Amino acid sequence: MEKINSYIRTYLDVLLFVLLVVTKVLIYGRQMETGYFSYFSLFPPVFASVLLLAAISLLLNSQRRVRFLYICNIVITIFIIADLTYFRYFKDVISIPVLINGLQLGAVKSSVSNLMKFSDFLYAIDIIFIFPKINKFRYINRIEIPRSLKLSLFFILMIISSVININSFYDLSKEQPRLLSTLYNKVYIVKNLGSVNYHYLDFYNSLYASVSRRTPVSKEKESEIKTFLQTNSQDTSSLKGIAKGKNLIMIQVEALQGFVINNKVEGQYITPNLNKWAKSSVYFDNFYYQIAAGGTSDAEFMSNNSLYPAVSGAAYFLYCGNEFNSMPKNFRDLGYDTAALHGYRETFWNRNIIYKRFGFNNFYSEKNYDIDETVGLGLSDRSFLSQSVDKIKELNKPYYSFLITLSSHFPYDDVDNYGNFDVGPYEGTLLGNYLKSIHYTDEQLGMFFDKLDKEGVLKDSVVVLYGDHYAIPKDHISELAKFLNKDSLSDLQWIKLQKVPMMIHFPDESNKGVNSICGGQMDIYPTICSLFDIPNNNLMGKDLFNSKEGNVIFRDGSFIDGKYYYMAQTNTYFDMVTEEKINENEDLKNRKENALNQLEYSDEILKHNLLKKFESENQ
Ligand code: GP9
Ligand code: MN
Repeated sequence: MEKINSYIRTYLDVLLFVLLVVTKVLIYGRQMETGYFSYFSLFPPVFASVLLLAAISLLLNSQRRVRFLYICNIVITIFIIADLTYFRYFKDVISIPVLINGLQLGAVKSSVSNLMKFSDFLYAIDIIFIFPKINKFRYINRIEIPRSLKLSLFFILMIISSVININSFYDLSKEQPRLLSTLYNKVYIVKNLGSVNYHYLDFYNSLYASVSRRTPVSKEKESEIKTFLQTNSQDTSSLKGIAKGKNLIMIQVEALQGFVINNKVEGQYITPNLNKWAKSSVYFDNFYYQIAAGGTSDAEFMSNNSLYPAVSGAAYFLYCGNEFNSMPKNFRDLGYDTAALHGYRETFWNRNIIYKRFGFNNFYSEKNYDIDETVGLGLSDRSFLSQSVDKIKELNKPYYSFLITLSSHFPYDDVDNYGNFDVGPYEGTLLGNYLKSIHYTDEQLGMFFDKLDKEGVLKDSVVVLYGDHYAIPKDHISELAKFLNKDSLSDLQWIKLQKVPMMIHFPDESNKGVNSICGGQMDIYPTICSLFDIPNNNLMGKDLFNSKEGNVIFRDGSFIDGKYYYMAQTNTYFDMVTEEKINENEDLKNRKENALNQLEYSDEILKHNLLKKFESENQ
C-alpha cells in the first residue's frame, strides 16, 4: 500500500494535469456553445485528447515530465484565451494560417484589447498558483515505477485515448462529411471534439495542406471544376453592356452593416446620405457579407475575384503568389486604367503585394496621402475621400478605381472625432459608438458623392458601394436586440442581420429601385462583368441582374437562398418564411452538397493555382 501511495505521489503531476486541463477544456466548450450543450457528450473526446499528452509524459523522467506537462498546460491555456478573444470578433477559432498572418493584429490592437475579458484569465489560475508547487512536492519519497511498467502504462493510455478519439472523430465525420479534412466549420469541431483535438487536427491539416499543395489535383476534380465554372458563367441579357466603356468606382465601406440604412436613433436618420444614395441607385437590401478569417481583405478578395475566402487564414497572405482572373486585370486588358485607394499602411493585409497580382496599375496608400486629419485607425474618411476625388480625376479614362474606407472601424472608440450625433440611451455603448462612427462616415460619403457630381465624374461613371462585414459582434447581441426593440434575437434573426448594403448607382440614375434577390459579395464581380460586357469566365458567383433565385454560400458551409437557411454551426435548416426549423430532405441535402462542392472548388483553385493553368490552356 505504501508503495502505491508513493507511486501516486510520484505521478500526482500527471493526475492533476489531466484533471485540470480536462476541466478547463470542458468549461471552454460550454462558453463556445450558444445552443444546447452537454458536458457528458463532450467529455470523452476531451478526456482522450488530454490523456494522449499524459501518456507521452510517462516516457520522460520526473523533471522532464513536470516541465513537459507544465508547458502543455500553458500552450492549451493560451489557445483557449486566444480562441475566446478571436471568436468574439471573427466568430471563428484560431488556426495556424491565421497565426501566420496574425502579425496583422498589431494594427488593430485596439480591437483585440477590446475583445479580451478579465474572466478569460481565470483559465490560467492553475498555471500561476498550483503547478509550481508540484515541483517541490515531487521530491518527497519519490519512487519511479519500473521502466517496463512505464512503457505498458504508456501503451495502455495511448490505446484508451485512441479508441475513444477514433470513435468521436468517426461519428463526426459521418455526421459532417469533409469537415475533418477541410476544417470548413472549425467551431463545430471545437464543440464536438474539444479545443485540444481541434488544434491537433488544425496542425495536421496545415502540415497536410503544405504537402498536398505540391501534389497536382486529380484530372477528374479538375474537369469537375472546369465544368462548374463554364456552367456558372451563364449568359446574361438584362442590363448587359449598359455600362460599357464607362468608368467604375467601387467603394468598400468599413463595417457598414445593413441595419443602419433607413433606420433612426433619437428621431434622426443614422445614414441620411446613404439613404438618399440608395434611392438614386439599385439598392440590394438582401445582400450578405461572406468574409472569414481574412476580415476586410476577404471582402476585397471576393468583390475583385469572385473566389471564396481561404478556409483558414487570409487568402491575401496564403495565395499572394497565385495568378488571378481579377476584375482590375480584366478591365486593364480592355484598356482601363486601374487604381486601389486606401488611406492606411500599404503592407496591411499584404495589399502592396497582392494588388499587383490583381492587376491594379496604381495603389494609393497612406504614404500617397496628406495625413492632415486622423479619425479611428488612421486618415479620416473625410480627408481620404476628398483627396481621392483628385486622384481619381488624374486617372486615364476609362478607369476602374477601388476605394476602401477606414474611420468606422471596430471598436469605434474615437467618439470625440465622429461629430455630434445624439444616440440617446446608447451613449457610451459599443452600439452607440458605432452609430456615431457610421453616421460620420455617411456624412463624408455624402460629401464625396457631391464632389464627384460637381467634378462631372458621376455622369460617365458607375458607382458600386457595399459594406465589408458586420459592425456589432455576437457578444453584443443584446445591445443590437434592444436597439431593434426586441427582447432577444434568435439564430435566424441574427443571421438575417448579417447583411451589408450593396448599391449600384448608374449615370443619370438610369436604373434605380430596391432589388431583394438574395446575394453576396461573391456576386459583385459577375454582376459588373455583365453591366460592362466584359469576360466573366472562371467566376464562382452570379450576376444578380440575371439570376432567378439567389444562393449565398458562407465559408463555414452555411448557405442561404430565398427559401432556406442552413446553419452549419448547429447543422440546422430553417424555412426563411416561417422561420421554423425543418428536417433535412433530399433537396436540402443536395443544396448542402452543392455548397460544399463550391467551397471545395474554390479551395482547389487557390491551393493549386488552377486559374494560371486554365488561362494557359485557353491561350
Ligand atoms: C485596415 C483595415 C482594417 O487596412 O482594412 O481591416 P479589418 O480589421 O476590418 O479587417
Ligand atoms: Mn473591415
